[in-house]
Amino acid sequence: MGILNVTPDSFSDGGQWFGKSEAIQHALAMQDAGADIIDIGGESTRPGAEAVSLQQELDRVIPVIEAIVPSLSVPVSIDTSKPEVMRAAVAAGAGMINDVYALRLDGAVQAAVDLGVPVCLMHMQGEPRVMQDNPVYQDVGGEVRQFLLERAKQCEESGLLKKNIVLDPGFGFGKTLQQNLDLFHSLPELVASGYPVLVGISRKAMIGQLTGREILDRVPGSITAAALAVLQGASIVRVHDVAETQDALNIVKSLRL
Ligand code: 7PJ
Repeated sequence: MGILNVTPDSFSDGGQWFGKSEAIQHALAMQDAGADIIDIGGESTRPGAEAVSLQQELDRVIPVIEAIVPSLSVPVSIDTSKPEVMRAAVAAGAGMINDVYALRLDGAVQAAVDLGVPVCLMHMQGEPRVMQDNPVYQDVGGEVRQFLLERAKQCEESGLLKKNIVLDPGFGFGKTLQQNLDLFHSLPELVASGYPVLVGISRKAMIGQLTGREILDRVPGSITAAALAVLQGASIVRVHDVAETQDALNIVKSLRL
């Protein structure tokens, strides 16, 4: 899954792809480099980020979705928590929903059920503005897994098809470095639940903490983490650097024991 940010304040690429024509170009480049899904988001969820209004988010993402879908052969995923954005994005041609709030906003489960597209349910403790203040867990892997399986069950009871659910432990969303590491080590248990697992670590703070690198120098660390996530059983990795990650995954596929 290649990341296409259309936010002016995304922490990891500084709003590099904010313009419409640049966004289209970048989406095509990621597809050519091997992306199987293009994830487009108009609301920054980096730690400390303020929420954006519905209209602002629609204005950012809908024109870009309308512009890129006809040129792409891979599906577009909409990274949003707002049911109105989910509906408008799918009407504009998006084929997947990626929700860091795991469909917990009012009306989001119903929107996903009505739209009938695959949905990624992500774990987050707190909300972006304050989530890194002091996250606390007794057993981060167990608690995240329990939350995700409970959300999946509730969504299925509301009519979401099990085959349309993807789970994501939400690296960096209300987790310290140690909690992220523990969570990473617990991935096989989440994978054992049978749902496909999505992992997003690309260029995140944990890569910076482990390498001492600034955001744009975190590519090797991010690729290594993505390859290890796949070795741990992840089905989808959400990344900025598609070509580099694709190379790593080709090697993993051929050389893994
Ligand atoms: C994630 C995401 C993630 C999913 C972001 C960033 C922050 N969606 N959206 N999983 N992260 N599913 O890209 O660093 O980890 S925004």
